[in-house]
Amino acid sequence: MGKTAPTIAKPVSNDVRLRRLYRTMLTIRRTEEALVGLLAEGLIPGFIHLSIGQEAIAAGVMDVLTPADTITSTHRGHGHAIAKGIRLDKFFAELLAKDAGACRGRGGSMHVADIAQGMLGANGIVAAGIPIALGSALAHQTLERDAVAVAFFGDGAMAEGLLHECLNLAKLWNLPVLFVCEDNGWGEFLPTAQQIVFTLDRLAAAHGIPHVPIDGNDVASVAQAAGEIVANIRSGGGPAILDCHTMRVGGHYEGDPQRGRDPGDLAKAAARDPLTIAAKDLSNAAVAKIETEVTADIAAAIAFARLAGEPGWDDAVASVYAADAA
Ligand SMILES: Cc1ncc(C[n+]2csc(CCOP(=O)(O)OP(=O)(O)O)c2C)c(N)n1
Ligand SMILES: [Mg+2]
Repeated sequence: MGKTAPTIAKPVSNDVRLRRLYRTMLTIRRTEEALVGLLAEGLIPGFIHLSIGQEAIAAGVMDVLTPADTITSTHRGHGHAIAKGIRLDKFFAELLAKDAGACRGRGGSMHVADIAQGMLGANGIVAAGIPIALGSALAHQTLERDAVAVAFFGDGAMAEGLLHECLNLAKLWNLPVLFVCEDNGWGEFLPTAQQIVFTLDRLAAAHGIPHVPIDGNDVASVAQAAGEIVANIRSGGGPAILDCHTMRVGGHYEGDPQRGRDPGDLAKAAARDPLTIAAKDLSNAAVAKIETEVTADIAAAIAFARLAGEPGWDDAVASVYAADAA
């Protein structure tokens, strides 16, 4: 494939790296907390699905990617977009359906994309981002780009044939693609253990694809494992699966009352907060500085989005219908 030595995205000391990872996670957390308020104000059309408690996966994986690498996401995709580098003002404007949004307000929460950053899209259809990542990986390989594609998916996507088909083709064609499962134990309102009869390690083995299980709430571990796996994929090693065990803190969607969820399960999730875990290895001063900076960045982005204009009617219609030839 004409690949050279693996590109290490951002080599720095562990402390600098952990601060960067913490900042990314905190940006995702504070952004989603702000979205809750904006939704309650009636400013966000449709549903939002929050990734609170799962931020370490987006932050850790994206930390080892380059701008040329591509990703696809899920309905729970805010964190992936942010960690891949979408501008916050364009992100909030998109969520508020404004013309200045990353997709000119047409995509919203479940379809936010930023192609220039290699973020090929969140996706409201379970598992539908996976074949898009596969196609992107095929393009990387065909055009001999030094790039990998990453498909994020939830454990609920294991029930979808698309995942099985993509694992097959990825291995058959030795594509530079990383499959990242965000296993939070839930698919909508039912534990996935009550929905799926097999496990991801066995599915991986059936396809001859390496499967790496990891604590998805420990950002340093995620970044370390992702770094090693992505380096191997970059050097032509073929597809791999990173299986991140995590916990969904909130409901399936914002506003879901979570009936039927054991309160003990929620307490367990709170005790495994990825921000708390990472903060243990940072100084209080470093944490406070990051908090101040992130808060200011988000406030500025929200102020921009509130003031941004709505898409014009004619322009919106022109994006849907062809011009009348008559
Ligand atoms: C093809 C398809 N089937 C069903 C749905 C309805 N649906 C939305 S989210 C979801 C569960 C997703 O679970 P998982 O993939 O584990 O992601 P999580 O919500 O846990 O992050 C389902 C079944 C859908 N959006 N698309
Ligand atoms: Mg799930």
